[in-house]
Amino acid sequence: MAFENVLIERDEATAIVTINRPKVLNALNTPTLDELRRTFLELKQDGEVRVVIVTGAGEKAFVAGADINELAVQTPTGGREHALAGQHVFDLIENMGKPVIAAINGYALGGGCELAMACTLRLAADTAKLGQPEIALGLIPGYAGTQRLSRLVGKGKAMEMILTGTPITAEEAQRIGLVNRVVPAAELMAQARALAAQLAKSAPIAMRYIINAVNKGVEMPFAEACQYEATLFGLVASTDDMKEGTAAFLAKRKPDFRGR
Ligand code: CO8
Repeated sequence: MAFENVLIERDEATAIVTINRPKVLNALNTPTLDELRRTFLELKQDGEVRVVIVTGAGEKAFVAGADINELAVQTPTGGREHALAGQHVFDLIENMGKPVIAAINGYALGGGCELAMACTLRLAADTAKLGQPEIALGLIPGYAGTQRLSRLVGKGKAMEMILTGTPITAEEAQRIGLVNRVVPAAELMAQARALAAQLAKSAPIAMRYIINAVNKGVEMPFAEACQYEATLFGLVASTDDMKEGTAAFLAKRKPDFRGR
């Protein structure tokens, strides 16, 4: 796969996806969103890829939002379609069944913060700033930011961030649960790769079911979600990887998970 605005690199079982429009701080225009969609569809199907890292080109930004040049001329019906198309791409990322690590190397604003929230885990450089500044443009978040942010950090904090539009530091983002870890900017990619390598050793089917159980379960009543978890638990019991994991533990050796 070769795209204009999205770079894809492989490091063993990890795929590194870089949004590459540094001149506009990696703003997401329509072609970039479509390239992201095609990238994640391909990586989902690729059995060799167990973990994905998403980051932004350059040192300044992860993604500074949707491309404001496009927003400035949108029509009501076009705006709705644009929002739905972006939501579809971010749903695909959230539910691709493999861990996706956002390596937040700078500004993650608007659509950039929404992209990071669709990822499974978030590592932020200590220089990063995160926020939903749409209100300053007379807009609201449109890539599910009102929903994912309130689920991640709670309604009160989400309301404050979206209504004021004021970005927060990486440290504050970690404090409220918006990012998992904050690391020195110079170490961000090394730490993201190390985390990816650790996850890549885990049983792929179990990881897929964990992501599915958490993502679907939070939208269900508790008792129903527990039934769903139990069904997935039963399903992983049918895998070779479960036999390998338990046998390896009892034999005091490291497991070799094959994703079967
Ligand atoms: N879109 C287009 N261009 C952008 C964007 C953007 N989101 N962000 C930055 N740029 C461009 C600038 O215009 C500038 O271009 P040029 O060099 O031609 O003047 C270049 O990138 C560098 O930016 P700055 O000179 O502004 O850099 P600073 O370091 O001074 O400032 C900031 C950095 C604070 C990040 C600043 O660029 C900024 O405020 N950017 C906009 C942030 C923003 O408002 N993001 C939210 C956009 S709205 C959104 O994401 C909605 C998502 C849901 C859409 C739903 C579908 C309809």
